[in-house]
Amino acid sequence: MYQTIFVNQCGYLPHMTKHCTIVSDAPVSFRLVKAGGLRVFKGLAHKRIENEASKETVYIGDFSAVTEPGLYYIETDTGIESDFFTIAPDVYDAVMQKAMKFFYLQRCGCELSKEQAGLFSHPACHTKLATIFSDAQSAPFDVSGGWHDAGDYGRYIVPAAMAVAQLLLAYEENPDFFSKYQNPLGNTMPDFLYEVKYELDWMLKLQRTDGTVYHKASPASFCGLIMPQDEKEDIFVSPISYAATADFAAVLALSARFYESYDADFSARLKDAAKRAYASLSSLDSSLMYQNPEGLSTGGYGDPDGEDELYWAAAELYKAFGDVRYKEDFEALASKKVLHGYGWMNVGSFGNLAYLSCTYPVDETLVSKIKESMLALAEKKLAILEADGYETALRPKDYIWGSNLSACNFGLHLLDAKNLTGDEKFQTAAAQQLHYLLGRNPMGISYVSGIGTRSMSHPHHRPSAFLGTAMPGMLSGGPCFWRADAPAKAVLREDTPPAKCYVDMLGSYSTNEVTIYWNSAFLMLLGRLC
Ligand code: G3I
Ligand code: 9MR
Ligand code: ZN
Repeated sequence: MYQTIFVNQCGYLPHMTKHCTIVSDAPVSFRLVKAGGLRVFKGLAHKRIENEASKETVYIGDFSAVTEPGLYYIETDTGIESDFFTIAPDVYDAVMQKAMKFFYLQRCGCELSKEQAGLFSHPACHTKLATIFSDAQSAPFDVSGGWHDAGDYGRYIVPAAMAVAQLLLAYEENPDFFSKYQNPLGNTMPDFLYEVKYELDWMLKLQRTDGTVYHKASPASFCGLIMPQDEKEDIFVSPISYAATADFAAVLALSARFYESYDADFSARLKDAAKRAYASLSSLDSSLMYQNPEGLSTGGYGDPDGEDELYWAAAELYKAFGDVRYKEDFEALASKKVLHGYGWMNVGSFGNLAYLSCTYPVDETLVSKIKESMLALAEKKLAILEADGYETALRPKDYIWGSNLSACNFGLHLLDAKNLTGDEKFQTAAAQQLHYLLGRNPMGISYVSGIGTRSMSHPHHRPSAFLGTAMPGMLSGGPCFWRADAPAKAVLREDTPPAKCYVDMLGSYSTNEVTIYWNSAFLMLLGRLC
């Protein structure tokens, strides 16, 4: 069904800026209609944009004046109707619940009960002891637990660190919102923190006695589209990596403060492991990118530059412990270049947040330099989205594998600027990234499964594929301009505009997979907007 009017299919908080995008060659008069037929607002979509990323002429309509909670849709004078959407102060609560429950449903190594997991319940999976891939004689050891990374059942330290960091930072910034997350498992700490602890417990198992950290735990290759408990292959840990060791140090130092009052021993273990990981970095080569050894073909997460991981780790350990060597390490790197990024490969922004919120002495000149750089980055994103017909900060070349992660993270850069300046323009701009993800996009789809009228339904996600239904609350990777898998190549013409290089098909892992670190970025964006 070809859509020509696009809105956030979930809805809006009452006082949010509310824009729709209409594909048209001329301005469009439209009305906002409350379910039941009452016309409550009349507007004219008159801002014309020649939208490069989707090769469309579109008009943007503003219906922000409507703040009354209710169920609505838009109709145009030309007879087009939008999807229904809700305006309400709690409109995103259910989105948060589903997107966070995804982490529980991705659990590896424990039984997911029918009561808690419904259709996605399964016996414990991947509980075999692991050996070191390149050392068949190594003594088997326990690496069970954690979350399956994505549509596959691999478990990788680098993306795990990003996901844990984003979830905990989100919680710290908006505990009232995330404390609404309900998944009681007999725990005495908040359900949200209890879920994140499940990943941290697993990460601790991946650290060697010398402090370095194995890059991942997985079988030798990707399995078929089966349920996790049916993957019986041997489990291996890969070689260690600089990125895994530095990310591990950073996120465990960050995490310790969240568990101090609930489980002091666990918090102490996190601190000790973080320090040992950091100390081991000097024995590793930060430019040595992780590469799968011959015969191990699951996910790579290779990163040729470990400087930003050290940047993040030094900031987090300084914030946690106050030792001058961490301060010196961070300041030496940041003085050279302020680094940014909330992604699995580029993690500088996590380091900036840590240093700027540090209670130990900091270099005020460097603080100013970091803030200026964060603002400059946000202004660049603002300029891009102001020229985009869907108000997304993605340029045509930004529609890469995991482009929806970029939409989330660009929103976070904008909200960093809002937090630094108080300027609402950044908040409004960031919210447009959420609206893009939930329906206001050229595909006319809500990229989060189970949210919205026309939501992503055929994810590259093994349990969903096996059961024939999409697990709810999962953010799809989104359009990828180089059509990197068979279905994308089969369905999309070579001249498909970047923002339309998406197929809702389970075989399309480059446009329609799901991951723990796409959901964490989505939740961090959501929490900052609520
Ligand atoms: O950043 C560059 C960009 O500058 C350039 O224009 C573009 C085109 O060449 O490439 C961009 O880099 C891409 C990178 O993703 C962006 O993060 C790489 O080409 C692309 O290969 C890389 O894809 C990664 C993919 O694994 C293949 O390695 C994804 O980031 C990553 O999310 C994905 O991760 C997989 C795990 O391996 C296995 N589990 C599922 C997970 C999600 O698909
Ligand atoms: O399922 C795998 C997905 O998690 C990865 O992102 C993707 C790219 O590495 O690979 C997927 O596995 C496919 C494999 O690469 C090729 N054979 C089919 C597998 C399932 O689609
Ligand atoms: Zn498993």
